[in-house]
Amino acid sequence: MKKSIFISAVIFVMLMCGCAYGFSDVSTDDWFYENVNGMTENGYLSGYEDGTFRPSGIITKAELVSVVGRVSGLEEKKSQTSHWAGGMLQAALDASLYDWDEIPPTGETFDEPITRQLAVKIVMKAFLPDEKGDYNKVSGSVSDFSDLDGRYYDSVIAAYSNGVVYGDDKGRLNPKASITRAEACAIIMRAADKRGNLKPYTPPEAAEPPAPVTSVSGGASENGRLRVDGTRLVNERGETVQLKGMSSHGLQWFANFATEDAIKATAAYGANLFRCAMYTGEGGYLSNKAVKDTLISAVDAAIRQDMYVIIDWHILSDGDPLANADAAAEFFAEMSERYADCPNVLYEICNEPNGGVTWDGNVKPYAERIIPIIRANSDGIILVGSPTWSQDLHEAAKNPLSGDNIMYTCHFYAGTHTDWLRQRIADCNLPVFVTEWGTSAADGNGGVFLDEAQKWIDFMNERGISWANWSLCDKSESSAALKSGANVSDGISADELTESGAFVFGNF
Ligand code: IDC
Repeated sequence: MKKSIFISAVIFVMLMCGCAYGFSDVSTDDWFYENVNGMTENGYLSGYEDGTFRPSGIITKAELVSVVGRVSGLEEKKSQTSHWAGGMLQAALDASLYDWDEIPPTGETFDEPITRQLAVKIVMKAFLPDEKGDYNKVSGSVSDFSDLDGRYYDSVIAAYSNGVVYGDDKGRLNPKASITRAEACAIIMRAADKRGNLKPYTPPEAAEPPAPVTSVSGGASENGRLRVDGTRLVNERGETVQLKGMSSHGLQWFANFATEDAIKATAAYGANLFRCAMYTGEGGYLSNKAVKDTLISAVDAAIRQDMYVIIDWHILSDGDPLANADAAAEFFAEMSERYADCPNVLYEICNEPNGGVTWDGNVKPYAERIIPIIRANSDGIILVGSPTWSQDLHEAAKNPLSGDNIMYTCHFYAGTHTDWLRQRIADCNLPVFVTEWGTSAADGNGGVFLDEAQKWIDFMNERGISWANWSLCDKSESSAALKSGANVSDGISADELTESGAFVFGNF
């Protein structure tokens, strides 16, 4: 594997920025200056790439626990999720810094803002677990003490009595409101100073992409590097390959079904493909860079299972791929460098262009910008969408891209898209890859439409067209493959599959 200088487990951003003096939005007059400085000097927390610290930004559960874990010297544990902070959250849960119900280890609430009362509890349990305080004094001076949930009394009282928390100018704690980055720095540093014995934190060296440890039928160790030959996807011996597997749902929502366990359980049914749907909008990557770490863990997990794996830049509400082309360029430069020599990885550069964009005016120019960036590192398969949610193959066919190993995606939902779209595939004379399809209607729900889905399966099998089904999750929508509450840690049992899941898994 090519040596890549990827830094994983990045908390707020990638730069391990040396000190607060550098932040354009933190000045020596700010009340939190010392705390932010102490935090960043020791490498516990970093600023953003644009040189800001964003002191009034809101802290999530994952972020707070990660920083507390770093400062207090917790060692990451094996997590049941592939969330970037899963290891530290598991360690904190094991150390009883909080209870299971406050932050369930499933990952679903990791990226929600943390409440002030829970933040105070975690900080006190981590640094000053034996400190007590004066109930009468604190309950009398904190004007909104009655808003606190009873389980936080002890920690909050101890925090006030030990100078860890002061409350605002009206004596309020606002226990159920969110906490800012500056405030979190302040309470963590005050508690840590009081305990003493601070050790600087060095982030773990990013692991290299892994090698397969198991082999699946039709996987990468059997087929090797993929190429496009005419309209076909072929293996390193020039034989047609049909990849079949599941797409994740949005990684920002369902990281718990993009774990090693979930992917392995899918491979056990014969899938040789996994698609990692990294939404860009809808609370995805553009507003939450940590989703990239979830994606990397999922890609690595799929590689360990010997599967092929699609890195999907999942544009949806942001319908014009050109709108965030700078971010895409940076992302694909990093991904193609990390996975440069890895035969497993395919790059899907724009899930579904939509909203009045055209092939000639938007999608093709975007592809022409992103493809050379990937090609600088990798000859892997590049999958390109088309307008109208990746259905306008006929437009792409009039003015195709030049270059090798490029395929065009076609997305269908059996309740919405029928013969006419199959005809379009048959007519376009392009190499087509169905990177997303569902047994439901196009909204991900309704049906399921298994008769029509069977027509599609037959059509794709006849032509050797590869596919990924939407989606591997337990959301209550008919396209989801898993029943609500499915537990993938011990494999996926037949009775955990929905009607759609049973149909799709039966077709791997
Ligand atoms: C849907 C999900 C649904 C979610 C919605 C908006 O199934 O739970 O609320 O997105 O984020 C697509 C998209 C895919 C859609 C899917 C079903 O690529 O993101 O997922 N679909 O509507 N294209 C056609 C259908």
